[in-house]
Amino acid sequence: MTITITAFERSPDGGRGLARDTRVRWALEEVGQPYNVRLLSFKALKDPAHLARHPFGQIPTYEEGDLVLFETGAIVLHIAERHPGLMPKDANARARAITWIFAALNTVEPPILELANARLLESDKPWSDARLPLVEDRVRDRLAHLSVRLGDADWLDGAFSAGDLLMISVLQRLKGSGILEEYPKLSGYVGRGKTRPAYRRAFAAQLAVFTAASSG
Ligand code: GTB
Repeated sequence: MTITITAFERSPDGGRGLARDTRVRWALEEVGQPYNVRLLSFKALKDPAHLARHPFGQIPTYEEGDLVLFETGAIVLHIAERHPGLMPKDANARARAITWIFAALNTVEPPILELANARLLESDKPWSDARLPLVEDRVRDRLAHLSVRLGDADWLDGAFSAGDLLMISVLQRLKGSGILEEYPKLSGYVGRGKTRPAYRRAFAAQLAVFTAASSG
C-alpha cells in the first residue's frame, strides 16, 4: 500500500534535517519502504484538509490506505511494528525499545526544545541571559545520565532500534549549541547514527526539497 507523508514545502532550517519529517523518512528508509511526500506551505498546514490529518496543523503526518497518523513517535512506532528492521523480536527487548522511544520524546526532548526556544525566541528578553544557563544545565543533566547509560555501547540496548532512531534525532537538535560535544560518547552515538545509509538517504531527500525550493 502506498505511504504518503507530509513535510514543509520550504524548510525553515535551511535543509539541516531538523524538521520532524526527517525522522519518519529515516524510519521508512531503515525498513526499506518507499514513500511519497506531500509538501505543504505554512498556510496549508492550517487548512481544513490538513487539519483533518493532523489536529494541530503540523508536519509530519503519515497516510497508508485508510490509516492516517500524526505524531512522529506514533508514526515511527507504527513503521517499526509493521516492518522488520527497527524492533527486536524478543518481547522484553521490544518493550525496552519502546521505553527508549518514550525516553527520547518525553524525557530528553523537552529540555532540548526549551533550549531551542530560549535561544531562538527569547534572546531579546531582559531576563534571557539569566535564564539561559539554567535551561542549558537542564539539558546537561539529561545528557550526563544518558551518556552514562550508553557507556561504550554502539546503541542503547543491543541492536539499533526505533529508540535509537528517535534518541539520535532528538540529540541532533543540539547541533551548533556546543553542548553535545561536552559528551563525547553521545556525539559519537549521533555520529554513528548519521553514517547509517538509511539516515543518509533520508537526509538527502529532505535536503533535495530545500534545494529545489531555494533554486525555484
Ligand atoms: N509532537 C509533534 C511530532 O513529534 O510530530 C511535533 C510536530 C512539530 O513540531 N511539527 C513542526 C510543525 O509542523 C515541524 S517540526 N510546525 C508548524 C506549526 O506548528 O505550525 C519542528 C521543527 C521546525 C523547525 C525546525 N528548524 O527550523 O530547525 C526544527 C524543528
